[in-house]
Amino acid sequence: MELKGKKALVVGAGKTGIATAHFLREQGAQVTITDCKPRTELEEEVEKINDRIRTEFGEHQLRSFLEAELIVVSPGVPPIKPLRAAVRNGKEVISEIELAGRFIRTPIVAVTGTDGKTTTANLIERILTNSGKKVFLGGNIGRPLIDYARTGQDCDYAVAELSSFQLERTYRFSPHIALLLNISQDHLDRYRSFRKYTLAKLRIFANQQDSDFAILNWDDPSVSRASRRIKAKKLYFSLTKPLKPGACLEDGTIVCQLPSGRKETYPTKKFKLRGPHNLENIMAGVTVAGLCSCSRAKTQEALERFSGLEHRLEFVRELKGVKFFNDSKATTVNSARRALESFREPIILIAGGRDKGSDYTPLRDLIREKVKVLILYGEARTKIAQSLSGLTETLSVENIDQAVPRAWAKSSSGDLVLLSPACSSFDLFSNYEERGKVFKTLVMDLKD
Ligand code: UMA
Repeated sequence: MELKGKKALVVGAGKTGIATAHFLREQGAQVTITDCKPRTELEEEVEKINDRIRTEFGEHQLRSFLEAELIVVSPGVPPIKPLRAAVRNGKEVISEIELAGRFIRTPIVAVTGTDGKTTTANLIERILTNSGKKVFLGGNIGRPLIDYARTGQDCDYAVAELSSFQLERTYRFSPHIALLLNISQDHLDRYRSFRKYTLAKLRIFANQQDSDFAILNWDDPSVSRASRRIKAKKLYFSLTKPLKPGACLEDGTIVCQLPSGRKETYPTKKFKLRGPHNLENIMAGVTVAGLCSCSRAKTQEALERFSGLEHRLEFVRELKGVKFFNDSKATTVNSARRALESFREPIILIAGGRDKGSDYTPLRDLIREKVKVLILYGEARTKIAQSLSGLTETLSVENIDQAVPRAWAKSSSGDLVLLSPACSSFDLFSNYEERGKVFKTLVMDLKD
C-alpha cells in the first residue's frame, strides 16, 4: 500500500487516532486528524500530536471527508454521517486494524469474543514468552496494533485483542491464528441487532486461508453456528465434549490434541484462575501454544503462574471471613453470569451502571440460587430491578460509595461480596478501571 503523498484523514484523536496519524505521517502521507470534541477537551491528546499533522477539532468537516483519499476510523467512532457520505463517494474507509494488517509482516494471533478476550490475549502472551518467543501484545487491550507496524517488527508473534468495533471496516486483515471465545449480547447501543454484532466479530475469519487456524468454542451455539463458513483449519475447545482433535477437559486435566497428532496434557489443579469460563480461556490458550510449538512444561509453568488481571474476578481482601472480589470489567450480562458461576460461597452482588440495551433475565436462575443480597446502583438500577424482581433481597442505591458499606453491613463470615456490574461504567466513571479502583479503595477503607 503506497501512502507517500496520499491525503489521509484520521477520525478520532484517542489512542488509536494519534498512533495512526503518526504512522501515516511517517509513511509520507499528508495527514489530518479530526475529533468531534473541542480542542479544550483534548489537551492531553494535542500534546502528543506532532506539528506535521493537521488538526480539526470541535466538529467533523464533511469537506475533509470528501477530499481525503484514505480515511482511517478509530474503533469508538460509529458510522457517523460524514463517514457514510465518504463511502457513498467511493472513498477508502478502513479501520486501524486493517491498516496495521497491511503493514505487519509478523504472524498475528488475534483474539475476539464478547468476554475473556483480554485475559486470553494476556495468557497467550505469557505462554509464548515463557517458551522464549518474542511477542508484541496490543489491540483493544490499550495499545493500538498500528504501534507494532511502527517498530522494527522483530517479534515472533503479534498477539492482538480485537473488539467488534475494531473488526468493522476490515477488508484484507488476515490473522494466522484467530480465536473466537464466545458471543453474547453486547454493544446493542451501537449495533441494530445481535446479528450485526456477530457479523462484525466474524470478520476476524473473513480473509483467512486454509493454511491459517481458527480456534472456536464448541459449547457456544452462536459460535458453532457462525463457524460454518470459515476457510481456515478449525480447532474447537469444549468443557462438555471430548474433542479429538481439539481441547477438552478429562478428570481435571486439559487434553489438547492438534490435527498433526501432537497431544499434550495440562493438569488444572494448580491453576490460579477461577471459574469455568477461565478454563475455556485456558483451553484456547493451550491450543495456540500447541500451534506455536511451545514446550509443554513451559506452558504448564506459565498457566500455573498466571493469576489473572486487575478488575477481572480480582481478589481484593478478606475482612472478618468476608471475601471481596472486584470484577468491574464485567460490563455484560454474560460476564456477570460467568462471575456468579465461579463461586460456591453465598454472594452479595453489586451490579448496575449504564445499560447497553441488555436483557438481564439470563441472570435470574443464578441470582435465585447464589445471591443472598442484590445491591443495584447507577442509571440501570430500575431496569435491572424490574428484570430481576422477587428472586432475593434487593436494595437500590445511587452509587458504589453507598453500595460497598451496604454490602458490608449485610454480610457475615463465609459470604463473598462481588462487584460484577453487567453494565458499562460510563454513568458515573470514565471507564471500568476507574470504577474498579474506586471499589477497591472503598473496600480497603472498611473497618471491622
Ligand atoms: N470521536 C469522534 N467522533 C465520533 C465519536 C468519537 O471524533 O463520532 C472521538 C472521541 O471524541 C474521542 C476519540 O474519538 O476523542 C476516541 O476514540 P476511541 O473511542 O476509538 O478511543 P481510543 O482511545 O482510540 O481507544 C480505542 C478503544 N476504544 C473503544 O473501542 C471505545 C480501546 O478499547 C482500545 O484499547 C484502544 O483503541 C487501542 O486499541 C477500550 C474499550 O472500551 C478498552 N473497548 C470496548 C470494550 O472493550 O468493550 C470495545
